Amino acid sequence: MSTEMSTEMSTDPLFSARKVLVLYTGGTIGMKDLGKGYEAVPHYFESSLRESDLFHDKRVSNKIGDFMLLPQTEPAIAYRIVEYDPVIDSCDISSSDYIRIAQDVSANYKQYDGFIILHGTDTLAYTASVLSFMFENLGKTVVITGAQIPIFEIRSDGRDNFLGALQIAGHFSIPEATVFFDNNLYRGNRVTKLDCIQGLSKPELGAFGYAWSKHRGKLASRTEANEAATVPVSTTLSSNVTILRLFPALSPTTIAACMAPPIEGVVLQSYGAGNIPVLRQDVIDVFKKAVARGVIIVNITQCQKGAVMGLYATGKMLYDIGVCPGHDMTAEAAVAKLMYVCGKSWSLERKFKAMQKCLRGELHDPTVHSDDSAMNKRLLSLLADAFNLPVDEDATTIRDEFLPALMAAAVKEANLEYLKSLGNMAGHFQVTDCLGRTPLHYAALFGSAACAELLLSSGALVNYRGHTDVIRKLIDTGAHLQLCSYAAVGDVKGIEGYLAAGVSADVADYDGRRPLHLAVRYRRLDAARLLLQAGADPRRADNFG
Ligand code: ASN
Repeated sequence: MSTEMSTEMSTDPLFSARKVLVLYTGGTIGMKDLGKGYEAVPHYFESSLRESDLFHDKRVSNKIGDFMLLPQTEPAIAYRIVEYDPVIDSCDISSSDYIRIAQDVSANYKQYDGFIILHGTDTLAYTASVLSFMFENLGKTVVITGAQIPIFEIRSDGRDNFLGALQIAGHFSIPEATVFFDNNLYRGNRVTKLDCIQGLSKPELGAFGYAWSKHRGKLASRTEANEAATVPVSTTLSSNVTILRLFPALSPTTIAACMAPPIEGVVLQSYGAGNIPVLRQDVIDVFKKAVARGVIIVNITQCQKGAVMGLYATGKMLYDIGVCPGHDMTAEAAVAKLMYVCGKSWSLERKFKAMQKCLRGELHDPTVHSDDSAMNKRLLSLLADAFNLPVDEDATTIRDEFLPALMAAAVKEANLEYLKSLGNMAGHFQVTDCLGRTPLHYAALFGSAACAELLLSSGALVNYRGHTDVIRKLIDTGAHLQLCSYAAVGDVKGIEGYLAAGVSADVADYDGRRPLHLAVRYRRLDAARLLLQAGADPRRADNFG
């Protein structure tokens, strides 16, 4: 290391710090009571934080520009606050704010390790849901948080919420729109404001106790960020969506008004497990007409817990007339998803399918695993028995431990059916084994094009973190010799793969032979041309022997 570089490292507190961008939109967390009740006050939040030893190491103020440095963090967390103008109560948030937030994250994506959105709690669940859909293929941590009591008041929850959010955004790679509240981290599209005083609830992704603990199984498949340098943002959100909550005296005229043009999507909050009155033909006719006009009606339950299941005749008939099951989505997630899906220029059929499919972990469809659930259960219970694990309580743990190895075995055998059923069991193929290898890596390693095709068409990410590490590991352990074999047999695709992975065109095999030599020796002209284009040195090849 040059002395210049080491001096820079020792004197610049930002050099090795993790950088977090904080978008402060408003909300109670930064509010003050100036006599009319709590209100968002411009330029008050950051200036007060700067004076607080809990939030800022003042000794380095003059060295870090407009950043602040969170004390006692290792690696250090430096954060910059961007205050929105105006700062607002979240009751005033609108689609243009969603777009602004998403675009601000996207525009600053490269420069920061993580992002925090400080937001009022009243509509936080909606914003978190909408953002979860707007970010396409998010690769960095986004945490949304706020407070029920202003951060500078004595019993504020805002301090813990903000400090925890800073730690998560600065130290963890959780590429999702998440919500941090009350020491718990939630998936953004799984929260609801339950109470005016207390937080948001749905199964957590992780929690702070004495230390941070990640809830296995929920986050496991997504802790590794994809490494794309940018995050595309979907900014075409439909505003022609609404929520309709059934109640026994609701009139068909009101329902019809709710579904009238220009409405494109309706979240129907039905009773219990997804039921509506079947004896009310006038109500059913209104639904039928709306569906025929192309309105997407998504059925969710108005209960606090549970899912729509089509158990009763009163619920099943909805699906016969073309209503879309919303499974266990929250109302916030369902309406956010409708805004996202209806804003796309997709066919109606594609939109309808997308609403039922899990796009960002927002729903669980129990029927997805039904084809092979017997086999899955049997497999899980055998594994649980063998390892003395409590299968019912922690089936996800068992899955997470064993699926990567089972998928690798399926890829090795090129057993597509088995691979598919394992994918169904996991719900995706982004599992990694202890070396960070995904099934896609194994498909490349074992040369199974059919498996690679299945994995890619099922959404496996090529740039999943670990890919380059794995290739590097393969190279370290001699896999680069494969390049020589590919050159000898003239496998141009194989050569391209290794060159793309950074293997030198001039790598030598155990005998000192280089790919170009082998390509020439076996008259593989295309391979030789490719190697020359990639910088293989003909003299080194000629020198052999
Ligand atoms: N009314 C506030 C807001 O949503 C509530 C809060 O932040 N706790 O902005």
